[in-house]
Parts: sequence; structure tokens; C-alpha cells
Amino acid sequence: MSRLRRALLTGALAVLPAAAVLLPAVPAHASDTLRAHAEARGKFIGTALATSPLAGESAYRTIAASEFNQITAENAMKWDATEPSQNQFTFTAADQIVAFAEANDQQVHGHTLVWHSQTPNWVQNLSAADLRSAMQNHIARVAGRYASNPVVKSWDVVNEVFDDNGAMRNSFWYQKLGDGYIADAFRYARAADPDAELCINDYNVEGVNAKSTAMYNLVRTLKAQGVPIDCVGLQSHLAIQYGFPGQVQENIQRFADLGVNVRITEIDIRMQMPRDATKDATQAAYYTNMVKACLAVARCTGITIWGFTDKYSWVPDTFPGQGAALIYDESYDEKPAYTAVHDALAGGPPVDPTPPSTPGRPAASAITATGATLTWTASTDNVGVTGYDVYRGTTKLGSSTANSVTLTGLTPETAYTVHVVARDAAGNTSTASETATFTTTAGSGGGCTPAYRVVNSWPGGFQGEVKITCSDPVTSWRVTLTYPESVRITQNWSSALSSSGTAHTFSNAAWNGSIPAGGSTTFGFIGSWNGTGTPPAPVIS
Ligand code: G2I
Repeated sequence: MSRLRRALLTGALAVLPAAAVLLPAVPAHASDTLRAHAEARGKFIGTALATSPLAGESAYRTIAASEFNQITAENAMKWDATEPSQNQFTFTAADQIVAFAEANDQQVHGHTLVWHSQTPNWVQNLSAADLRSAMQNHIARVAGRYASNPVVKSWDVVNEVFDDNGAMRNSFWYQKLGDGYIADAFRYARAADPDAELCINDYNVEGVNAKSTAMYNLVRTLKAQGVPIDCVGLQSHLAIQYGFPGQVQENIQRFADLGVNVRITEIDIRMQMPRDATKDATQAAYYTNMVKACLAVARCTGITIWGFTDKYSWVPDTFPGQGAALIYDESYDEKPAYTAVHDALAGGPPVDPTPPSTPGRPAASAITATGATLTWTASTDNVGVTGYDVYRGTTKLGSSTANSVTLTGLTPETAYTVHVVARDAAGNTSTASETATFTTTAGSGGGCTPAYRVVNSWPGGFQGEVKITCSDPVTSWRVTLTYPESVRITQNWSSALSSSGTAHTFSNAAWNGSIPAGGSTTFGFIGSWNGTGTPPAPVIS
């Protein structure tokens, strides 16, 4: 519903006699702006602004002013905009952004002081010593310009210093100055604007992963060294086709626990074009999840959307065929993503009430004295399955993002009855899968793995073989093969056999119980069954 229509509706209800109000109640705050709700929650809701539509389009200005209480310059405060030639500073565009924020009671987040991109060639060509002093001068002049301005509250001091694998990005900064340039930049920024909140900012660091963990370790180290770092920015350039990142709230919380603030600095959520209602709903759910993750952590100060209208977005230029990443369409109409952000800020119901489907019954393999691998048929979900948890009763034995997990730390010679539960990004959980039972092998510390194969088969019969390999020495062993249908073992060798129903337990013969570390032994048998074709496969435990 458009803002205007919502305002009319709530206004219309007020003039009806009480008894006539049979419509579902419209909450008193339903027509409020994003910023009104964010302010009520003590958070900011922001947008990046581009200077050209800000100068030229009243619809752009009206929404930017009324819906947001925080502004980031999309490009106007970057190095190529503010210091295109050495020591020649131009603040025309940056000042336009700051003036707009002042006029509309909005805070400004400065973006960005030290980055490898949008930095002029003259900077990149400097010697190490000159580069360090050019960095100090740039920070002093740019952050210093707004140090006494009360609306400019924070800065991205360094931007995108990591590779996705968590290594330091091999930028010209790193090549010439080593990783010490990061601490230097923060110290220069504190000197230039002692009151500003100083941030490190990056993309693909929203969930817990190698890159966000590298960032976490860096922030912890910088804090321990007394480097003035106050905040971490999670850019959050997401795409619905890649799924929602795992453990976003946990990631925000772990940074908060280091004693820094966290902000969502550049969120947009792109899709393969063309748009449709399903993609819009997924996108809306992702926006909800990010806003809720931030709301759930006191030190997450707010959310900045990287623009607000699909009319102006960096996405189609960078990812051909993708777009529609923002909360208003090209005609400035609100999209489901707008409602999602609005309702999450207003504390409304989750956009995604649908849990994942029930996972398949797990199958156990590679069973050892202390471990086993479980594999199951994956769940489906309207938004996306973000992970699975494996339980023994109410005890969680393991988790995984894929439909398989290797359990470790189990007790030898113990029966485990386990089930699997799937989760989605909204925290919905599936019903439990059917249970499966397996028994860990004898616990002489052997770490033995049985490998089963059919050596030969014929109508109604087959020759089977199991090779047992142990990582540590054992003096005895035992393997149970449980077949899904009636299989009779008519002959066996290099083993002793005890059968019970469909379960056939082979243990060592007198002469082959001892297996040295890294060694193996093999036993064989003849099976018969009523069928034809491929012999039935056993569960091995
Ligand atoms: O790439 C998305 C963002 C990733 N994090 C840092 C942000 O600073 C970055 O923003 C984008 C802007 O949204 C784009 O508008 O940064 C791009 C540059 O890396 C910006 O694109 C540039 C174009 O590449 C230039 O050709 C153009 O002159 O925008 C300039 C100004 O319109």
C-alpha cells in the first residue's frame, strides 16, 4: 500500500462510528515513515544519496528527506571526488550532501577515507613514505573539514581491506605500506575528528565466514593495541540467488562483544531480472532478516540502504541482467521490500512464516568408534534453507549448511538414535525427520573404518567383502551389516559370524583380530536373497 493510501485509510477510520469499524485494525503507527519507527527503536535508517538526482528531482528529495534519518554519500566523499589532484581539495558535492542532511535533521556517515578503488592514479604512484603522508593529509583535510559539524557523526576509515578468503587484499596500500596502514589510518582519523565514530567496512562479511572471521580477528587485535576503532560496517550487498548468509545475528553479536558498534552500511538485495512477485517476496524476506538481525543486537546502530530507488543503483552496471535491488521501484513506488523494512522496524510480524520441509531420514555411513557420517535428503524452503541440526533426543550432536554432517566425539559401542531438523533464515525450523539408529564400533581407540563392496553377483546370490582399516592399533574388531530385506549369509571366511534377523555381525577370527596403526584386514562372505539384479546394500555399523 502506498504511503498516501495508508494515510487516507487511517484518516478515514477516524470518522466512522466505533460500531462500523469492522475492518481489521490498522495499527496506529502503520502510516509512519521508516525514520519514525527507527527513531522509536533507537536506530538509524539511512540511504546513500547521489548528488545529481538530489539536485534535479523533487520526488528523490522528498523521499530522501521524509523516510530516512541517516545519509551516506554514494560517491561524493571518496578520494577521487575530494582530492582529484594532490592537495587540491573540492568539497562541492560533499557539502551538498551535508547541507541536505542538516536541513532534514539527518546524521551523515562519511564514506570513505582509505580505499583501493576510486582513488586517483597520483596516489597509487607515490613512494611508500609519500603515500603515508598523503594518506595522513587526506584524512586530516577531509575528516577535519567536518569535525566540528554535528551531523557528520562517523567515517569509514578503511574500506574493503580483505579478500574473500580472509587474506589481506593485495592493494597498493598493502603492497607499499604493509598492513600497518590500517592502524595508521585510524590514528590519523581520530586526530582529525576526535568525536567521530571510526569504522572498518567490507562486503561479504554479513554472516560468519572466513572473511568476517579475519575481520573479527583484526578488530580484536587493533582494540588490544589501543588503535582507535569504534565500529564495523557490514555492507550487505546481497543477491537472492545466492541465499541468505548464515548466522548474521551471531556475527553482529560477536563484533559487539569486542566492544565496537556494528552498522549495516550499504544494503541492497539484487535479483536476476525481470522482477516477479516470488522474487520480490524473497527479497522482502531478506530485508526483514537483516533489519531484525540488527534490531536484535543493542550495539547495532542502524541500517543504511545503498540508494532507495531502482532508478539509481550501481547494480545493473556491475552485474548485467541483475537489478531491482532497492525498496522503491523506478517510479518511486514502494515495493514489498519497503513494507518489509517498515514492518520490521515497526516490530511487525515476520514476513516469512513458512518453515522448511521435513528433511529425509538420515543414513549413517563411515561409522567408527567415535564418529559417523549422516546424509539425508535435503529440505526445501520458500526462501532458502540456511542449515540443519542433528539431534539425539534433545542433545544437538552437530550442524551443517549442507545435507550431510560428520559427527565426531561419539562414545564407542553405543547406539545412537538421531533425527535432523532444518532451519531457514527467519529462524523457522522444520518438523523432525524420521529417526535412524546406528551403533559406534568397539572403542579401543582404533579409529577403524569398514569399506564394503560386492565382489561378484549372480541371480539370487553375491559375494561380499569388507576391508577394515584402522588409524590406531586394535586387538579385536566387529562389523554389523544390516540388510533392508532378507539376506542369508551362507558362507563366510576370515571372520566369525552371528546373525539376528536382518543384522549380521562379523567379528575377527582368532588370527586376524590385531590390526596395527594404519593397517587393514579383509573378510568375505557369500549372501543369498530372493531378488535379481543388484544385491541389496546394507547399513554398516
Ligand atoms: O560497488 C558498490 C559499493 C561497494 N562498497 C563501496 C561503495 O563505495 C560502492 O559504491 C559504488 C557506487 O554505488 C557506484 O556509484 O562504488 C562504485 C565505484 O566503485 C560507484 O560507481 C562509480 C562508477 O564506477 C563510475 O564510473 C562513476 O563515475 O560511480 C561513479 C559516479 O557515478
